[in-house]
Amino acid sequence: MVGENLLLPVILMSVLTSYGQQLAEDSCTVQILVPGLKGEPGEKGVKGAPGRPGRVGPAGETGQPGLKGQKGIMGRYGKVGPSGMKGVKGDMGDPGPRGPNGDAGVPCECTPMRKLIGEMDILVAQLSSELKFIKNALPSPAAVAGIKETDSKVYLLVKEEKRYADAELYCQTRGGHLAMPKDETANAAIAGYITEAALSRVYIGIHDQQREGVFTYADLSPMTTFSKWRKGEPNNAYDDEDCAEMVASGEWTDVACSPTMYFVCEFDKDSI
Ligand SMILES: [Ca+2]
Ligand SMILES: [Ca+2]
Repeated sequence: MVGENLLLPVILMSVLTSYGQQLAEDSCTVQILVPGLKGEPGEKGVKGAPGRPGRVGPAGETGQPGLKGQKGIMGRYGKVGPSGMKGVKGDMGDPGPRGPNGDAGVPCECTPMRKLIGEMDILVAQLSSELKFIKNALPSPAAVAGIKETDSKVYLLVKEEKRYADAELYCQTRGGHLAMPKDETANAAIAGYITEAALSRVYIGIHDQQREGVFTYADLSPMTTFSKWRKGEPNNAYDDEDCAEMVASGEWTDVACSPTMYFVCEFDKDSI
């Protein structure tokens, strides 16, 4: 068919051309032109090159499940896991068989030790007896320690010569004050202490350093009903007597604060 389609125009062109030439050569001659007979078919053409790949087609339907495969061979062993919790203690096992007898012992060398222990027992018994005697013979444990006491106070005679301020500081450092006799009982206890120690005078905690002529105790508490001034005291002699001492009789005298002398400290039993 292709060959025919191409041939037809060629034939027409040839006819028209020859027709034109005929008109020019012989305008008077009339000729009727008709197509020639169809030619023989041409030889079969050579096979063409392969066409381009077509478009990707739609996804196919899901296939039917296959048959179950056979069991595979056993895999390798895994890693060792963490240690487990400690188990409950098991029951006690049966006693084992008796062991062989030990070697013969060495003869004891205890005689000197026994003698020493016996001597120590005797010594402890003697000390206990002596302590019991001391406890019964003395009025109180305070007396054993060398101090005086009343129902509520403990007094300590300090045989170190100090000025009034330093003496008060000494007592305060130990939790007390210079002795502050506020009744006859306390005053008598302190006086007895001075007499027994064969002393003539000690500082006690009474002064008028805050305001001349107005005596207070060392802790600045006011003097109330009780006082034990010696006759003619306090006299603020030389306009320089703002502290106080107690003499062996238990009486008080106002004195200068700068001289050094022994003193008596006072402590509350509750705070000891
Ligand atoms: Ca004075
Ligand atoms: Ca005086």
